[in-house]
Amino acid sequence: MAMQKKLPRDFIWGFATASFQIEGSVDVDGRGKSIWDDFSRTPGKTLDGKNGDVATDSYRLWREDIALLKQYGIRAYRFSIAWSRIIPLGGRNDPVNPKGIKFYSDVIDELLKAGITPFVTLYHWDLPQELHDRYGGWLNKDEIVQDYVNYARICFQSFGDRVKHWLTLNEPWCVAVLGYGRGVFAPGRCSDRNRSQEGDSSTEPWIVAHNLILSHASAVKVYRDEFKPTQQGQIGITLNGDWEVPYDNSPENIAAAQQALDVAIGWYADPVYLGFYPDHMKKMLGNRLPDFTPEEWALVKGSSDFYGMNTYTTNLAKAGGSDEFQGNVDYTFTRADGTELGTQAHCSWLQTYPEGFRALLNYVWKRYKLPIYVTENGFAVKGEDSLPIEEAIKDHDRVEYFRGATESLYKAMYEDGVDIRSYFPWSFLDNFEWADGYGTRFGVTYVDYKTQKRYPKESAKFLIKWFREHQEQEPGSTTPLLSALP
Ligand code: PNW
Repeated sequence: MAMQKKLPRDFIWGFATASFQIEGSVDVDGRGKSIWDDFSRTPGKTLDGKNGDVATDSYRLWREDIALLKQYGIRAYRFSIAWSRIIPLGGRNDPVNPKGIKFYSDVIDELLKAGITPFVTLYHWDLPQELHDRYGGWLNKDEIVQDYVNYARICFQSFGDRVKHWLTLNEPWCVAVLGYGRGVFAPGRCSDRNRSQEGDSSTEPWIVAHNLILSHASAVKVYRDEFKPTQQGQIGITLNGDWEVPYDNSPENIAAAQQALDVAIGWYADPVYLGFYPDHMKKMLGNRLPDFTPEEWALVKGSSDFYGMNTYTTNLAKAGGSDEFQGNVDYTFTRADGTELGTQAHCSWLQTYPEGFRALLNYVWKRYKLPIYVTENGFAVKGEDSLPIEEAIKDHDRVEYFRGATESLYKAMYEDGVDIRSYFPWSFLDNFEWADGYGTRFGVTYVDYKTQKRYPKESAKFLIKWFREHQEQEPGSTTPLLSALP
C-alpha cells in the first residue's frame, strides 16, 4: 500500500446505542415509564407487538457489554441516558432517583477504566410518560423547556466531571415527524383517526420541533454558563439527514433535491447554525411555522459546538407529492432507467449509496462550517433475522456498506478537506428497532434473544481492522479481538 495519510490518534471512533433500545429492566431500581413503554405495549403499534421490556438486557449485562467494547479496541462509546431513570416522573419539581444516577455513573467509570471515551446523548426519544400525560410533553413550551433543562443540569452536575462530549437531542426530525406527524413512533399522534385517537399532523410537528430546538438551546446555554468553564466539554445536537440526488436533470427535480434537504436538515440546522429558517419552509408552512422571538433567535443561533450527523442513505428526489415532512418532494430509490440506487436493506427507507455520504459531508461542511461528528451510520441486512447465527454473522451486505462508508469518510477528509472528528457506526448491538421490533437488526454484534449471548459479526471485524490500519495507534496498543483471530 502506498504511503497514505492516517486518521489522527484523537479521531473518535466507536459504536452507538440508545437507552430504550438496549436496556430492558423497565421496572427496576425506580425507573419511571417512558412514552415508548406505553406506545410499544399498545396493540398494533410495533411489529408483532414487541416492546422494550427486555431488549438486549443491557441494564443487567452492562459490564459484559463494556468488556466486549474493550475487546473491540474502540476509542469511544455513544449511549443515551434514560430521563425516567434519573427523574422517574420527569419534572423539575419531581424527585431525583439516586439509583438511576448511580447506574450511569458506574457505566461511565467502567468505560473510562477500559480506556473508552463516553459520548452521551441526553434524549434519545424516551420522554417520561408522566410529562406527556401531565401537560402534553413536547407540545407544551412553557413546561417542557424548563423540565428538559432541569434534567440536563442534573446530568451535567452528576456526570460532567467525566463526560466531555454531550448530545442534547437525537434526531429531532424523527421525534416531530414520526411521533406527531405520521404517528408511527411514540407518542403516536397524527390526524389519521384510524391510527390515532388524537393529534393534528398539520400543526403539531412544527410546534414540537420549535420546543425541541428551544429545549436544546436552553440546555446548551446552561452548560456553557454553568459547567463548561470548569468541565471543559463540548455540547451539540445530532440531526438525522440523508443526501438527496435529483431524479434527473430537469430544473424542477434539481430544485426538489434542495427543497428536500431544506426540510430534512435545514429545518433544524439552519436555525441552530445560521439563525434563520429556510425560505422553502416559510413558503410551504406560512403561519404554521412557529417563529422565534429575537431573544429566542439569539439563544438558538450558534447553540451547537459542532455538527452532529446521523445518516444512512440517499434519496432520489422528484418534484411533487404532498408530504410536507419531505418538503413536498417524492423520494424513490429507482432511477429513471429502472436500475436501483444500491443494495436494499431490511427496512424500506434504506439502500447503500456511499457516494451520497461523501456528498452530504461536503454539503454540511460548506454550509455550516463546523467540525462534523458522525454519530450514526449503519445498515440492516435483509433477511438476517431468519438465518441461523453462524450465517447471520457473515453479514456481507453490511460489510460492503461500511467498506463504502469508510472510503467516503476517508476521501471527504483527505481529498475534500472536510473536518470530521468522529465516526459511530449504528449499532454496537442488534437491538429494539422501535416500531420494527427485533426483526430488523442494525448491530455489528449479533444478539441471540433467547440466550442474550453476543456474537461479533464480520462487520465488527471489518471496522476494527479498518481503523487499526487507517488510524495512528497509541504505541503498544492492541486490539484483543483481532489478535485472537486465526
Ligand atoms: C435512527 N427513517 O432512527 C435512530 O437514531 C436509531 O435509534 C435507530 O435505531 C436507527 O436510526 C436505525 O433506524 C431512524 O424512517 C429511524 O428515515 C427512522 C428513520 C431514520 C432514522
